[in-house]
Amino acid sequence: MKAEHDAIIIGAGICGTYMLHKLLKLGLDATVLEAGDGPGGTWYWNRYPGARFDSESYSYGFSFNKEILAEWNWSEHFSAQPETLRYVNFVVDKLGVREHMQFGCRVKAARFDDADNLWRVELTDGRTQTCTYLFTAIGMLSAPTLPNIEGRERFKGESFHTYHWPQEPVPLEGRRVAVIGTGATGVQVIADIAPKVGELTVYQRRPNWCAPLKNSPIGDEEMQRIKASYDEIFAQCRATPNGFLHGPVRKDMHEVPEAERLAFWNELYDSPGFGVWLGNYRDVLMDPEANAEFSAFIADKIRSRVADPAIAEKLIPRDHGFGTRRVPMETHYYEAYHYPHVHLVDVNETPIKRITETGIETSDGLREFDLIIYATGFDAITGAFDRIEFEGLNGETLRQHWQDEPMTYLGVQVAGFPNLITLAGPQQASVATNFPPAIESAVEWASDLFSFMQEQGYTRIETTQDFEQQWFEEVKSVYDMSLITKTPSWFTGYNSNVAGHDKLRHVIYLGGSPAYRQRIADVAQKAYEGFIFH
Ligand code: NA7
Repeated sequence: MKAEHDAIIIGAGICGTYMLHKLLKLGLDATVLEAGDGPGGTWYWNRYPGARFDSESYSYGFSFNKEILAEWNWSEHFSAQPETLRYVNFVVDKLGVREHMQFGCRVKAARFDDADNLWRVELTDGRTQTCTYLFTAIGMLSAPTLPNIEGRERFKGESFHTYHWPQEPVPLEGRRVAVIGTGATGVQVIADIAPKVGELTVYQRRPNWCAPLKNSPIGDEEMQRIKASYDEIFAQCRATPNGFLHGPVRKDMHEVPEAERLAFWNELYDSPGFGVWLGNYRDVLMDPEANAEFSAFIADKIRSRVADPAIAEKLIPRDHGFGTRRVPMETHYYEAYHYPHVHLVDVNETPIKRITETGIETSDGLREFDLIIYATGFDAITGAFDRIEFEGLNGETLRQHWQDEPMTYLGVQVAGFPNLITLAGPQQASVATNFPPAIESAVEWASDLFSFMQEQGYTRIETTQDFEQQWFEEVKSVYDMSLITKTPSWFTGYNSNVAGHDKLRHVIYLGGSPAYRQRIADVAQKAYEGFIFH
């Protein structure tokens, strides 16, 4: 039996869109299956108020197409979700790939047929499509998780996870609103809705180290200057470990006199974007002593911004140092607690007992709400894979293969799953970086791989457990270098709401984008060492 399509890509986000474009250029019959009713992925789903980039807008857009770069204008240094969604739609139309995207198609299962060398992709609506090559572009933060709190389903008011924020406007004015969760999402939503709602109660389990985003508009002239500097902007992103404009200072903190260090830290704190996290002295994220000193500096900043000292102390993390978890970037987040109608509940002091029909009950009583917003995060990186039944050779499922840890070769293939390419999957650099630059490298590499296969007349690619194990050791070896791996967070595979995700898992490659790019380029140079072709 011959497959209906050469390639199916699951997901019409940034990654799926670019992969589709490249495969079509190679002359393959490729199609995208997307659960949403439009493209955009992360930017399609996350419509909550306050959702915006923490990457500079012009460092987030695709770099590969000069026409798109010349025509698209960003209106803010850190674009808000509606504009970013418009951007993705603009790109899709500019590339002319929309007609190759099928919307409203949620993939339930994908099973490899060894005899016919094809994948059978099953949709939740009962339809099946077949392909020779299956690409996953399913996102790393696309499997939202709700908290395991008794009575959640009993609540009679409105409630949803931030990822499922409705497309139609949600009234906020005068309403009693609860937000559970104070990660990057919670912080954005809290700061945005605080002035708009009647009453806001924030349920915080662990505070995060947040820092000012310092967003501002981009005028016409500035946009022209940005357009004229795109080559330098993208070159800079390629040179930094995380693909952002901000890279570490190549000095240790203690090499710099204290006054100079403090002046630099104040400058970082007051400047836009991730510089405060990723543009710091290199030892701040590696040496516990340096990290403690910088954390104390940020703690004082929090104290200086929150009028009530008791609330300020509650907002200062005690269990981890600055930057060892994802740093939420904020605009007036700390100041939100100045409104008399905004309340902070520390669930360590007064634990949530249950959710009732009317509100949230903690150990000190019931608060009633009209709306509960769950900003409780994601079954990150592996969750989107676990929600699809991938069945490879001999009936083995990916869930079984990844039971303890994800196992991949270079993050792009899994032993026993021929012709499955896991774009931006676990153990790639993209996960810990500014997504689009890493995506571009991964997609271009995969496109070259398929061009090589076409030239050689191959129709099957697979890898082996030996190469998987080798890559796993490489991923592990760079884990020890960073303080990030000493702190539970989604970066390190934790999620308190998912069974079994209460331990460190090697879900990302932390060696940085340049090293990852070099590694996959070397493999390509060696005629794709570690892959077996037929
Ligand atoms: P995060 O960063 O995983 O944050 C989830 C938040 O929800 C975090 O504060 C959690 O507290 C809290 N949470 C989760 N479950 C519970 C329960 N059961 N009770 C109380 N509080 C809970 O997800 P985000 O969506 O904010 O950010 C994800 C990424 O999206 C972000 O890094 C950006 O890259 C974009 P905890 O800290 O676990 O104690």
